[in-house]
Amino acid sequence: MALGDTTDGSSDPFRLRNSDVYEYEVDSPMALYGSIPVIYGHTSFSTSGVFFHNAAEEWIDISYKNRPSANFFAESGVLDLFVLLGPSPKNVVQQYTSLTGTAPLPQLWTLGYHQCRFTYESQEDVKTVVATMIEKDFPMDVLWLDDGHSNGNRYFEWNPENFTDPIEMQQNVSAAGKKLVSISDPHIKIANDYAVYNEAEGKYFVKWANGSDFQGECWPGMSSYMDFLNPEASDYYSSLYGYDKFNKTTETLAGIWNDMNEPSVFDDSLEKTLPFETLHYGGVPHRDIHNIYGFLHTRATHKGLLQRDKNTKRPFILTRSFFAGSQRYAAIWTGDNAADWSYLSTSYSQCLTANILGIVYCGADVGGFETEPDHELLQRWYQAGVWLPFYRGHSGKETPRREPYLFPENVQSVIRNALKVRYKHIPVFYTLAFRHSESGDPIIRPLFYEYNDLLDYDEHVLVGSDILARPVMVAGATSVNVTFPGSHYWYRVDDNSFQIHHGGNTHDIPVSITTSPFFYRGGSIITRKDREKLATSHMVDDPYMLYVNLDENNTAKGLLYVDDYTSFDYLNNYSFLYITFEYLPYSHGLRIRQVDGNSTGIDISLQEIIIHGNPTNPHEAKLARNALLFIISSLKYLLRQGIAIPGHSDEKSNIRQLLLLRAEDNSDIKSWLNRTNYSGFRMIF
Ligand code: NBV
Repeated sequence: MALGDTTDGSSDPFRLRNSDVYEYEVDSPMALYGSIPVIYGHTSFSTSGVFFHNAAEEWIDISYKNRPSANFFAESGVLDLFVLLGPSPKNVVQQYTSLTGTAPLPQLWTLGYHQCRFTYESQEDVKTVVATMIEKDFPMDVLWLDDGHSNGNRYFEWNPENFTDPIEMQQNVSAAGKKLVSISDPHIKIANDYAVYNEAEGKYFVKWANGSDFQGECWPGMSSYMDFLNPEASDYYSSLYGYDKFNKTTETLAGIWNDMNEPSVFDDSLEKTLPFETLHYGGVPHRDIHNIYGFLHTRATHKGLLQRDKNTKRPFILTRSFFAGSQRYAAIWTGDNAADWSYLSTSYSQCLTANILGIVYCGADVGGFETEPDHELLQRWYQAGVWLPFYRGHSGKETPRREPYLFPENVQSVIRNALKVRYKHIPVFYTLAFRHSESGDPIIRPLFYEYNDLLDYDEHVLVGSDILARPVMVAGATSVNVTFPGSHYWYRVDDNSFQIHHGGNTHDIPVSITTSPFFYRGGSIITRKDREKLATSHMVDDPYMLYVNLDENNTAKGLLYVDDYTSFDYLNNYSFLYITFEYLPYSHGLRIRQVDGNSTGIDISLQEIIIHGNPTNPHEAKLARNALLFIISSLKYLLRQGIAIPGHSDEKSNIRQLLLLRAEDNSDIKSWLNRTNYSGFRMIF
């Protein structure tokens, strides 16, 4: 969103000092958990940016007097400045991510739904939540272990009373096709019977000038703080994630949550962090590197997970504190919000901002961390959360339990439906995740990213360029005001009407509690998996649905990326499938091309193609002989030459063609292919 003036006396400057804040203020320049010292300037004709690469505390004044200006002040450090010349928003973002990196492709399960609570108290609690989510038909990929799993906040040790058989618990979770993520903070409890403390004491902690370890209060009581700037300390910390060190862990404990890493010290006189005069490796004062402490923490964790799994799995880390470049190691969430509508709507601004600053895996605690959401807010939050790349329900210790199955059936049904909408779009998110890793293009985008003039539409989100979501973010709404960008058609999907709205207009779109508006762009092909499954691990072999959304010229295009969803084979051995679909009218039909011809390909199959049509030609969609070309390597489903596809028209919503493609006889597929002059794909048998 456009930043307000901070020089007119009504506001402090923006403050970049990574801080453990509690129920932070919405729309305020106050310091939050993470800092990215970048500013973009945007007008209808050009966009440019500045990246002030400095890890010390910074203050930034924004002024619109005379002409817009930003004044940066840093507590210490050198002037290391990058000017991003643009001229488009896309160029600026790509220039910035070419400096700081893109987020690597994550494992597929990370894009599913995550269920968290501060804190699941016991292994029985964990197993019950997993089983009940399944029993009550709620998709979920991951259950999170907050600090209750640890031995009194001694990370890398299990709680000896309530988590007595972590291996059995992990086997149970794994048998259900789910994963676990556990928390690991950078403060280390001072205790002589804690191996991590004993091994690190006097060597690996942040120190005072006299050489003694800094000691401060945090969750476990008096603690010292890992000095991740010290390569030996960082490597030591990485090693703690090994299966030999973090005892009784298996691959099911698939990700790590780095919390409290601003870092937080419970001392208000220090503004809740390390004293700035404490020293890191090489005598570097904390003052100089305060804002990268969390970044360094996640770097060490990332290395630890890679080592632990011998470079066979893509690490997943969630971090509270972050800096420019954190996307290379971790996802973020927006911290301790509260069950209030203002936190729901600000989560969109926060994650859209993070996305155009490279940190694409961003989400907010669905339902709000503190206080108790009423049913309406909770349902709306689940609906809005569908479109943020990181999707996790979380709640604070003092709040009533909030697992989706605890609510009345009508509320459960809305939440269940939201989760299912997310799971159907997992192929879209995964393809965008791959695209981002290659190009820096955000997964979710503010309207101005694609449509220059549309600034400050923060309740609208573009997922890639083809889905527009505009969830409800106020109580009691009977409609939402939707701005349809560009000159495309936008097909309404959430109410299944596929009604067309014309770009360049703003309309009030009616909603009920069961609908949360989202639209497909005319000219796009959306690839989905519509068989309803309860975890991404159960969807791997499911066939794809193609939603072909025609533009005014009856054309559409789409992308699909597929690989093994877990390993680095896509990088090392080119094991992936990356294809474009292109639908052209008349005799051309649907074409597939490989984007990267060197890849090995992956078998996929197709379930249905649904074509949403052009209102100027609403009578019938009939695909001509030779028209539709689709290659399904498993040959289970095959669209054959000459297939006649009956059209039907639906007067109200213009035209909606449902084409059910079934396997018939595949014996002549090769000769049929030979007869077509098509060479834009490879077949995989
Ligand atoms: O680890 C406990 C919590 C966590 O649930 C929350 O998400 C973090 O933001 N953590 C903060 C520490 C305690 C907060 C009251």
